[in-house]
Amino acid sequence: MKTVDLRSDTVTQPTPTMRAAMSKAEVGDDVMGEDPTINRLQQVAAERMGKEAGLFVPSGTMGNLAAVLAHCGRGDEIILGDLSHTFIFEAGGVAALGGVMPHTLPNLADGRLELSAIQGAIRPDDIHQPVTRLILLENTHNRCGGTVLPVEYTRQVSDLAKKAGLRLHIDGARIFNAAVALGVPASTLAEPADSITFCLSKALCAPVGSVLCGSAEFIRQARRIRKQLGGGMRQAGILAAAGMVALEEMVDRLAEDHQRARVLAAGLAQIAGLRLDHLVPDTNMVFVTVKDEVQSSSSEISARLAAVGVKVGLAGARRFRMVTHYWVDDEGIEQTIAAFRRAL
Ligand code: TLP
Repeated sequence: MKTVDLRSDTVTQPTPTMRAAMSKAEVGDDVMGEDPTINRLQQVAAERMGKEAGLFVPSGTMGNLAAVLAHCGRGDEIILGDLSHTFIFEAGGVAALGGVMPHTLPNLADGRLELSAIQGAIRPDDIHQPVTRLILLENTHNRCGGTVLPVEYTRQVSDLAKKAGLRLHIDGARIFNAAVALGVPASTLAEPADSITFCLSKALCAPVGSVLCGSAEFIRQARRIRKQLGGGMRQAGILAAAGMVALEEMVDRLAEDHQRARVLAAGLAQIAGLRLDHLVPDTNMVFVTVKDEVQSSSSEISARLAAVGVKVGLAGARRFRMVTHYWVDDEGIEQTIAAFRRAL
């Protein structure tokens, strides 16, 4: 029996081309700035994002944290969504390590924050109140269903930020999924922001790593913060080599993952006990809720799915998340739909 692992695109194994590139990678001490493969990756990543410079970091979490710490001082406030990854899934790092106050606003179903709500959340110049410093958007938006933030929306938030003297950071863990879905270069989505983190180790299949991009001065600061966080790596060009393959070979094919997510959603929509968040997913995520009329618990259902080789993620009391990726083929999608039909 074949296993179909849809828990996340983080489970992706490196491709054979990546393993070959890793074994041949030229490396050096990156804390000394001497790893040629990392230097090349950072340069290419910055170009792809339309920014001056890039910084290779071990994870998306560290990329976002280093960005927030570089933009904000202790007691400063950051405006972000209540369903954002940084707020929910990054272990409170911005507060614990930066003394930065999260000011959450409700995420709309498509991952946006209402512009008027952002405007209303900006603090006046008043010694009683924290200083608003940063707005953080997430594109694609994970918890909202892998939804894509439109270019125009990001520009509007950027204009609002500029007028108020704020910075804008994008958690673009899956920015290439957004770019492919919209048919625009990733730099178009990153352009309105001061900084962006994107991940190599999700749907792009690299084993480890993300890149934080921004101005040369911002990245200089972020490099020191990365060191403080213990993220200064040495001969990590062996990882960056896989990252180069990710950027060169794995971006355009993301359209296949999006197509499979649509087929999966359409199949699951036919099953009476399930309700889909989005009938047509924007990118590579499918969220389904098991209706109240179904007696079985989520853990019973996931156990039944696992028994036939289908692994799904739990995203709420009766809500499942499935993420398509390079290692899930058409057969895997059929297997998953059939497994759900039997499990309910
Ligand atoms: N997301 C993971 C889990 O942490 C939930 C997943 O399986 O989706 N931003 C976004 C939008 C993310 O989805 C993730 C990872 C991160 C940042 C953090 O990246 P890593 O895991 O590299 O720290």
